[in-house]
Amino acid sequence: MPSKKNQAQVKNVEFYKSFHQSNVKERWSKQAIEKLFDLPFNDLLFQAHTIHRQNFDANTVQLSTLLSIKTGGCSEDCGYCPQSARYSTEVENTPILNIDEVIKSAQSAKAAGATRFCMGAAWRGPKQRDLDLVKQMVREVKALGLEACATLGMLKEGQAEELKEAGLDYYNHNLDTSPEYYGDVISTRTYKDRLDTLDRVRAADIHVCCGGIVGMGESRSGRVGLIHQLANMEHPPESVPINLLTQVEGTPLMGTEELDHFEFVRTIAIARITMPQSFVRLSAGRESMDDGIQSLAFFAGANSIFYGEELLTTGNPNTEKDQSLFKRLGIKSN
Ligand code: SAM
Ligand code: DTB
Ligand code: SF4
Repeated sequence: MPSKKNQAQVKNVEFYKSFHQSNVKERWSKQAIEKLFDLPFNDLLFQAHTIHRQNFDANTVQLSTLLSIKTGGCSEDCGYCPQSARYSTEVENTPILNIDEVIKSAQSAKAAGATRFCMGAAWRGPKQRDLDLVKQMVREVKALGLEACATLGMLKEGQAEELKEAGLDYYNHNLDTSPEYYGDVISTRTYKDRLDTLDRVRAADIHVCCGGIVGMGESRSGRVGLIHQLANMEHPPESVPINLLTQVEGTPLMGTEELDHFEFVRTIAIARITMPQSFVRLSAGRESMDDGIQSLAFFAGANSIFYGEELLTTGNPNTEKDQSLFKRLGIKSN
């Protein structure tokens, strides 16, 4: 794919360097994270599973259901995303859902056993009119007794407070990859833009859901760099989604060399070790994984999934299949 290395890329890396020189007491050095990646697989999984048991019930997995409340037509150029208006994919630009559609979908998610309902919108960030509608949706989701999560893009000053006031429990905003690789994937927003939104979410006392995508053609150092960012946040995210790239026809990352699934499980294990108290979510990509790989991911410390037949625009295992796997593994859900 054509490189998007440009001014923005240089800015990402410079910002990252100055940030680390000035500010951070590192909990996890890059070298320590690299060493974890280098461990024999069984040693790594043993360590991760031990830490998992010390912090969580190892047989319980949290279920979050996603709904795309505004699909397609997005102005951004994220190279993985079928919803960008810049790429020719099968996803169409559709208007924001009405409140009844959202309530219906949240009711079904609850009936199927989900405890959190996550609403995603293909925006660079919400306009005030959009935010008012989303706040209404959040109130309805909360009234059903579900936790509410939203992922709406970048937030401006004051917007996180408004969402908090409506009852939002979690805001999802991913760093996606390392600062060094970031500019190869996205040019329309910087790494710092993302960190600024995360700061706003944290300051508004909303739980942070922040992770990334692996299998985007990054080298192992890209995965090390992502974990390094997440694990050294002043307050690590409460929820860490680890997505395996779902390749979609028409996006620039279509045709990227597939990541070995064991390397994906390693990334989950290292998220668990470096962020022992966070929920680690086995996120996009489950449709391409067999039951054995998913079971290894649970053993390695994944304790949350996206549950329901669709992610935002792509497929996910159906609920019967997930329930059957849980039954075979003796996993309870909440
Ligand atoms: N538009 C908002 C934003 O980007 O901030 C929110 C929705 S966006 C689709 C949420 C996240 O989904 C992205 O940050 C990315 O990590 C993930 N994602 C999108 N497309 C993906 C794909 N093809 N495979 C894996 N993860 C993907
Ligand atoms: C996250 O980390 N993964 C989810 C959620 N947060 C919003 C999205 C995955 C999207 C996969 C591609 C699609 O379905 O469009
Ligand atoms: Fe837009 Fe979000 Fe997709 Fe990027 S990931 S193109 S911001 S919908």
